[in-house]
Amino acid sequence: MHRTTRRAVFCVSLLGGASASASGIAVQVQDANGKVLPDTVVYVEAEGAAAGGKPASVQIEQKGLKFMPLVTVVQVGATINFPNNDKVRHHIYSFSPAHKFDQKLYSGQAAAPQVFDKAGTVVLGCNIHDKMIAYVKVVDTPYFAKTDGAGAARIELPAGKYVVKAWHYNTVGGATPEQTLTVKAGAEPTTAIFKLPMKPVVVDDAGTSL
Ligand SMILES: [Cu+2]
Repeated sequence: MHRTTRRAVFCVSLLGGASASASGIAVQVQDANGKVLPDTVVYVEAEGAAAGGKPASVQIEQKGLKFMPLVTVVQVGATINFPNNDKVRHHIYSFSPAHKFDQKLYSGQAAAPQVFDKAGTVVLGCNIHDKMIAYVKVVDTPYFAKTDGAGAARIELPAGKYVVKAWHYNTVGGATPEQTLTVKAGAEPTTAIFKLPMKPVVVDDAGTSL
């Protein structure tokens, strides 16, 4: 009885230890002046990485005449739903080679889910509301993240050497800098800072950044 209990406790602590010390990378993304950059996609291209599970389905909502979120990152093969939570109808489209589609006027849940089966950048717009824009970065890897409000992103990875890329929709010439990082098993995350060359931010008449 006593032995059984001890073994059970041992197993639990092993599992807890594994998740607490999971290795990976912790990336900070900034512009050339050191200003933090939210909404940057950080991803890792690793051989054989795509062999993981089925890509998750996600949604991009339309609310307040905006797409939310502005930036979405998915693995190749993911499905995206486009619920319209506005009272008005939208007509969303993409001309991007990585995924062209045209969803005529609709409201509610009526828009057909779209499967994103090619890696690349897809820019979404609305035919009725010119200011509506959103970006979908489709990556051929299950290892990706998006930076938070502090420009930080973290990806858990097994030990190994990885090429890490940082993509932001507003870089000069679409620059996507990369760094090679080594992850050690059970160690603290490997840290890196990316500095992206940004285009000037466009501001509309109302003073809001677009
Ligand atoms: Cu619209």
